Amino acid sequence: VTRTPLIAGNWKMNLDHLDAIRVVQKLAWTLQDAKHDTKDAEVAVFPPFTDLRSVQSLVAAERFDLAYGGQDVSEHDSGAYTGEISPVFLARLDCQYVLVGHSERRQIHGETDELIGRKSAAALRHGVTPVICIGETAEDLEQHGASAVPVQQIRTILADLPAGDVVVAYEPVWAIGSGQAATAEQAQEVCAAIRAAIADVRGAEAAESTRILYGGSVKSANIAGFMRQPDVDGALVGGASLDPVEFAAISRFT
Ligand code: G2H
Repeated sequence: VTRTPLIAGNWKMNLDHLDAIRVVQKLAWTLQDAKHDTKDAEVAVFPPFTDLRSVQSLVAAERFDLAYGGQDVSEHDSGAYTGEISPVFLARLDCQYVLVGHSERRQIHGETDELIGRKSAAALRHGVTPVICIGETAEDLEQHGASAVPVQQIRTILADLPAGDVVVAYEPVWAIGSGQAATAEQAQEVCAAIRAAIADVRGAEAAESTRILYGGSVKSANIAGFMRQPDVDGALVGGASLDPVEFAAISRFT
């Protein structure tokens, strides 16, 4: 099986809808200019919800080869859920992906693996691919080693999830925004363990075709090492995705 690499940029709560237009334009042009030496990676951005309509219009008008999605989604389709965003709305804005269970959602908003599973199911119901984020804290790492917690998280999330394409993002919490990325070997070890867990729950074929990304302080200077690992199929990039030239360089990972 060949898994198309995915380089995804999580803007978090940065860049308003005007910044979004500027950054997406610059990103798309930079990627186009570099087309001759671009590896066949799929590139996606995850802007704040209020930017999505601008990104959709720009990508459609300019025919940019860029996927995008929301940073979170409700488990419900509609109703009295003030402040929530329906998977139906994301699908209508042509979002191909949505992040679910980012560690900042888990830590700040108390999201559990069970809720993340239901959010993933909601996305799949409407044809949006969930990018399911998992990863261990520094404390987990010290107490249980690197793989135990992410493996348990993915098992719980997948347990009741109907079949369908998902992407998994392995982000060690201690590596997020810290400038202290995992080594490529550490990322490989945990991504291999995650793939084995997927095989256990969903079968070998599903595990072979599921893309697993590494996230946590990825930049153009360290992407190549991660991409050389057999079980790392791309990256979820935070801070470095806010600069379109740097993000384009990451997506070339030469
Ligand atoms: C991890 C990552 C993107 P950063 O949160 O999801 O952020 O690259 O800034 O560590």
